[in-house]
Amino acid sequence: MQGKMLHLKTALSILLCSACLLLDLNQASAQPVIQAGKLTSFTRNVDGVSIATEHAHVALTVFSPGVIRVRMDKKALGPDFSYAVIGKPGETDFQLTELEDKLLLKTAALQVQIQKRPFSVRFETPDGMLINQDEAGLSNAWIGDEVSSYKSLQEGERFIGLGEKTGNLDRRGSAYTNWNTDAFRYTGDTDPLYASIPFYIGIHHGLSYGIFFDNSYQTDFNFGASNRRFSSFSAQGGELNYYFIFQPSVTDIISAYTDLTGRMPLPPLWSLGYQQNRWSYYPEAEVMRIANTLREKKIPADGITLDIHYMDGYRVFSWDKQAFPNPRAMTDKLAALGFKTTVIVDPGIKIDPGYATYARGLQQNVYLRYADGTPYSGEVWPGWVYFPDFTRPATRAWWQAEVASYVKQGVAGIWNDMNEISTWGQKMPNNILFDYDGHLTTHKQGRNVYALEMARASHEGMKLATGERPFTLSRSGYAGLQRYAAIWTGDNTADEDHMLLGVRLLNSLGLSGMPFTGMDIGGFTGTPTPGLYARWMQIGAFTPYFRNHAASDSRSSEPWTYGEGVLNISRNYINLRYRLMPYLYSSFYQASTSGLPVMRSLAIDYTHDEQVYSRHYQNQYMFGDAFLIAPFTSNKEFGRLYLPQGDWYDLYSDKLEHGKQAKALELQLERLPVYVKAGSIVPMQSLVQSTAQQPEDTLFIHVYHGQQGNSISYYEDDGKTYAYQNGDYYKRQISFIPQRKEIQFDAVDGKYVSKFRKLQILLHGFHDINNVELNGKPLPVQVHTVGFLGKGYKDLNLPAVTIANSAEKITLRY
Ligand code: NBV
Repeated sequence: MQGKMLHLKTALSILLCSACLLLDLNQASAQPVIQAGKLTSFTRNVDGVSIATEHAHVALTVFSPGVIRVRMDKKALGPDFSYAVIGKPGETDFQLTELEDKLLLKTAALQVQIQKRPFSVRFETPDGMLINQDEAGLSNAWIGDEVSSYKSLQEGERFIGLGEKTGNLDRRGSAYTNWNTDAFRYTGDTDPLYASIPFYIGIHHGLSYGIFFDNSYQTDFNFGASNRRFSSFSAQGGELNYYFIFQPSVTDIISAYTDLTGRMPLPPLWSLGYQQNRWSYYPEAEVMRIANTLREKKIPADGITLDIHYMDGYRVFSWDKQAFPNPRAMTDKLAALGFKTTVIVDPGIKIDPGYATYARGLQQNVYLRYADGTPYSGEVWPGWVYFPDFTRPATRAWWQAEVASYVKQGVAGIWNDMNEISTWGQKMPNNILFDYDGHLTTHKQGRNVYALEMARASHEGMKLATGERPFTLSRSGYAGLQRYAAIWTGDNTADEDHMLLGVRLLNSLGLSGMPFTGMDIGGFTGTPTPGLYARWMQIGAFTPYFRNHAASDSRSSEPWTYGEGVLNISRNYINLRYRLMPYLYSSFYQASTSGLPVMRSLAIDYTHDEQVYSRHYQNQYMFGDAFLIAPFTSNKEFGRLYLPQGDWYDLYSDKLEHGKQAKALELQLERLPVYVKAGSIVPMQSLVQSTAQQPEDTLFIHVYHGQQGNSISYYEDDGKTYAYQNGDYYKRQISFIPQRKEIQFDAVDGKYVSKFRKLQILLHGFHDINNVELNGKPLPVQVHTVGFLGKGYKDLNLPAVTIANSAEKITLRY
């Protein structure tokens, strides 16, 4: 009897408890917005803390003293998988202390206050300054499957980055969506564009932090747009999964972000040269005419690109036999002229049983499918197509093998287009399945990483087939794309504002871990005025990926098609770029090791100077460590320039200007305003017509006098193989030390033998130089005449010394 009573009691209490639970859950689900609620328990683990709250499961992981990952879901946290993140948590010391109302997680760089009732996080500096916190009352919340984190908007807070986004440098007051889109003819406020990089940097009260929201569903960011209370990030599904990065500078934040998502591997040297594009150059005779004309007109160039007309009926990996009867013979002829060939590839595979690539794909089951197993067909260039599921390892292997066929034809670069996925501007159905590397999902989560994985397959295919460094270009992508490809900003328009918008897009991509970026110089659609074309070419010479491109229905847009004046301007700046190749290559090397972009918004080095965010100056940028570029539209006679802190030399006249001041400039079309930061060291070479040509044997080192010392890493290697990874490189630190009146070359590091046997050191702003000593011995100073532009422009007479490029330490005293 007693036993029965006990059973009854237990049954009753189970029933009651389930009723409570049901009530609770019902209450929770009845709420339109669900928050994490109170912290109920926590466990410290090796690299962080796991937390349960009333409605959520949370994990905080300490990646490094300044990088904390926050994961949160309504259900238990799922498998940990990311296409973007390759960094792993390091072994970092941290303390976790429980207080009455909170947990305190402390590292050497940060303290995180984890409030218990309700759960919320607050990031502070070790001495208690607020960096970022969940907005009280809103915190982290779900509306159905949509998850959001709301952060209190700080006084004066600015937001920069977020990848390929239109709008202003400072994104405060704006909202953005990440959903990879073929944004044909986008305008200055179109959003979203082609690529998604859910990473931004917040700046306030002299501090800066980064947030990388690693979620490939559609994500939305609100930086105080039509709201005065919060900045927020949301995703249409999946976990709240973000990395909070706190570092002393924006440079360090980018470096920490690229520790997580990887860095650009060194690209082949030829891809830094000028690339001539057109939709499309065909047949072969036309390709050769372009190549020959570039050489005849002495316009240095390294690349010719074949757009979709090289294919047979838009079948990727095939060739139009009439237009290109012998592709290998053509690419060989191009190579003999110093040109590398890049071809476009589109993901849509024509449904055509007679087409071998299609058939192999079908046989290997590579295509995106619906849940019932039938492949998804969409419409694009070739008509009805299937799309390879690049989120499936077997599909990537199939694509790698297909890509190898290009190598046999002498192709050096792969240009991945239409990979958002573009289906003639139509929406793709959401019920398409994506393998997601074994974590089967739908279009909703797969879309934004599709291009990343396509670029990866192309990159790896070329790498496997050649054993050399591939050049891959992609239109779309996700965080981490820098590991596989350069990106260009798609179908822009030939107008003045678009040119400046392009500059901001590239600057923003640079802030977001992508150093190898470009835009269609001259504009893709429409016809630029001769002035606009010339100005765009000048700016293009100071962008990382320098290609001229035009749509099929626009007029020819090669540099010689706008008259002699425009040709001269274009040639002058292309020449300058080629002479700057040692500087550029060293800057790319720097980007590959630190993540710091080649094209840098002024917000990177001058983060807390409010002028750099002004609408007047927000387009200005640094190109590498030394050059400040001030891009103005071509139709202006006067412009306003802002020179940040420090001293600056006008590139063309060497006139010294003091920084932290605005200046009115008289503009001339022939010259793009460029300033050199005092203290800079700029290595240059003689003019070549392509990077395949050996420069003369003198490396010119331009040193710009300044109050502050400076040091660069000069870098060379063979420009094409991976031998540099085994020590086959030439690296040396070059320093300008004004306090000691010295210019110093450290002993060479690495086994590679430099192209240059002599060094000529050219001194800018070093007044009254009579004596220079080389390693203690007097050296004659000569006057060298140098011009940065072609004939007819003012030349500079500079004191200079020429010495042997010995591998030992060299000290020059002046
Ligand atoms: O392949 C043709 C074009 C290409 O030239 C362009 O650069 C891409 O962005 N492509 C888009 C497809 C046609 C767009 C109208």
